[in-house]
Amino acid sequence: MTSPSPHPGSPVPSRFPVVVVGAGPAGLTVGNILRAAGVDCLVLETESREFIERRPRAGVIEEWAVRGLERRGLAGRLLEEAERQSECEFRFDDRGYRFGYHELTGHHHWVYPQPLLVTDLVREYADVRGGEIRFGVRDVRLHDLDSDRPAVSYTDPYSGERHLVHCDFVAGCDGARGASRAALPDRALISRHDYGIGWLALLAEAPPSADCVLFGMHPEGFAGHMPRSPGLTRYYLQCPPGDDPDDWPHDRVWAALQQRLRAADRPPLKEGRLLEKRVLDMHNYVVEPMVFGRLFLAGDAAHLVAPIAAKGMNLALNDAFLLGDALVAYLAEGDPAGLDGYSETCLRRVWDYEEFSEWLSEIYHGTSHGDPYRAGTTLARLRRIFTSPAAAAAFAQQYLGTATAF
Ligand code: RFL
Repeated sequence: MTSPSPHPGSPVPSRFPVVVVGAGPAGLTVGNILRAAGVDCLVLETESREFIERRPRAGVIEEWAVRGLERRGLAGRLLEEAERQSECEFRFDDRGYRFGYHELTGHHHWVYPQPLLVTDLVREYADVRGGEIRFGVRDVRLHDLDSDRPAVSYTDPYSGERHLVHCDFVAGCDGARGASRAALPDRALISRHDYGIGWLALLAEAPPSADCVLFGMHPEGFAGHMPRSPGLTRYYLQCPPGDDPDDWPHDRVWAALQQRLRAADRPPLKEGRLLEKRVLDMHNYVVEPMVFGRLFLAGDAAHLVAPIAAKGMNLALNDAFLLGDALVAYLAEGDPAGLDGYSETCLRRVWDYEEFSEWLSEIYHGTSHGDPYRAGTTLARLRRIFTSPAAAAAFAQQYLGTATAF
């Protein structure tokens, strides 16, 4: 699990203005923004560099987030290599219905696998901007967050020694199961929503079967198709929560995908080897506020949104832009406004995306509950997107996150 850090054995200074816990999209973006402004920081990551550069996850980035990365000099390879998508397709009643969101919003979805983005962000942070980062650290703990001298301690994977690093701020970017969430005080309000369904998340070594995302609404359950690269496609299959992935052998998976994504006017799916197969128990949560003393949460550490609308990494990037800019404004110019408004500003987009995910979940899953009333309202909701220009524009705006204010 661990591997040599870029500077194994080299001493780590015992004080940094900012310690960033977690080297995912959120933590690495914060680190890059700080380094670009000449602010020193230390990023601590429990996994190895090789591991985080390969971990498959998200793939769809909204255009405003791509532009945010571009403005901060972090989108070089993405802009060259990512595919831009303008449409998605709903499949139901044995037909495919195209929905052109670019026409309605002027924005694209960019398909760029999360491991590529993480690889770019690590390289820029550690190799180009000279940021300090330690991989494979153990037993990370946060201290004195309510004081103006917080600290983070961890065990070095090489020496086995404990290090204590003092700082002015801790950026808690270590995801859903990290040390930041474990350090939350009792006053943290954690709201949770369980969808009561599971998704079998699959990564197939198979070319995409369409040039866009497909959503299959079928009485047997939802199925999704998300192109990732010319040879790689992510698929989802609705299943009971807690289902065992081993109960989904290759043939059963492809039979279910072919059935649920079938449309008489479209060719069958292109099949391939399944590289990843895991069951997600679909749930969301939001931590409020996102700031506790000197701990500023960002990304999945602060809020989880099930991958229904492909929103999680986009929210993580939004937090990271706001937090990075706010820390620079405070540390370099003494301006506290960004930090003061950080939690409230982030949470407005967070709650908007949480609500949209719930709304979209009913479209995906409403026809498969065996409840004819729910199936009827779900189909009415779907038809409305294709018959009402106002409903179509509202859907496109939420799907692409293009509202001018949240
Ligand atoms: P991450 O990516 O989880 O990174 C957190 C990092 O912290 C490390 N860590 C620790 N480090 C130090 N000390 C500790 N105690 C630590 N504990 C953990 C972890 O090893 C890790 O490197 O959080 P971040 O940066 O907030 O980013 C969030 C996104 O990763 C997440 O929201 C997305 O992957 C969600 N998501 C999607 N989001 C999108 O916007 N578009 C998509 O298309 C999309 N597809 C997906 C997804 C999530 C999925 N899964 C796995 C639930 C598809 C899937 C299947």
